[in-house]
Amino acid sequence: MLYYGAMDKRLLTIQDVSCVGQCSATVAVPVVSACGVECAVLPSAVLSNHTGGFTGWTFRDLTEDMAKIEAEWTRQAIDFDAFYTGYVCPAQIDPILSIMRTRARPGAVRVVDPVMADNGKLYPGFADDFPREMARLCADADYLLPNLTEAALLLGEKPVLEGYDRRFVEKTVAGLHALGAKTVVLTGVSFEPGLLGTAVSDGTGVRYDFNPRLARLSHGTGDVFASVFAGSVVRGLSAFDAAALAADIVCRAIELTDDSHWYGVSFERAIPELVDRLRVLTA
Ligand code: PXL
Repeated sequence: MLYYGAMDKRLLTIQDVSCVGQCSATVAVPVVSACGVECAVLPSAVLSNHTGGFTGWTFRDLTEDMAKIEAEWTRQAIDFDAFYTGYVCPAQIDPILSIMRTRARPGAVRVVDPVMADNGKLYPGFADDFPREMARLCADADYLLPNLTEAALLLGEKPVLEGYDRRFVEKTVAGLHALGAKTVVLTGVSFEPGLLGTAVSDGTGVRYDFNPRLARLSHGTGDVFASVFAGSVVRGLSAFDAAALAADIVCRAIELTDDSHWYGVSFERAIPELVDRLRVLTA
């Protein structure tokens, strides 16, 4: 009771189970749990492994199960304090919007990570019209967490990954608010080569947070960021504090990852620090 003041919050994460790869649900469950929040899972798909660098993968789309699961939850009055969506399939936008509408407890928050692209390109398997569908999910977001590539695609623009200024970032953020997102956390923002960070806006102003840019590019860092963010806002942190903590934990996880570990980050090694930081921030 001493530590978990806000415990008993139940979050539903909706994203794939990549059996191997340290991404999506296999990150969300341990990280959200470490934040002291119960993490239920609605898998969007089951893959043998993620699609970022392995030589192949199996893919079972679970769209068909979503309405049935929703109906069963409705029958049993199972509902949630928070929703956190990640990698989902194109035909799942309407079923997810329905679940977030019907299974929400009063005051429930929706965290939408529009996982679909990075470094200027859509992930394998997503068609060019997917960002338009994803934008419908973003319209319902209390917290929207795109990287720069996803933000551009959501706005129907070509991704710009360097040589931009604050005006460009703030125009992008305004565009994402215009889609319907209440709070925007834009990731991968950089105005000088040595610093990488986020732009956080609740609609009344943009605040920036930067960390030293680490040399290593790692898969799954977006999922660690979003999971820490979601768990922390449900624990009561402000969007800015949650984003700053999430960025710090991502950096720590990268630093703690062995050079030979190629398919993800060893976020497990950063969990003690996450627990310690949250204990102080929520005291
Ligand atoms: O980390 C995002 C992600 C989630 N799920 C799957 C992915 C990716 C990125 O490539 O392939 C299946």
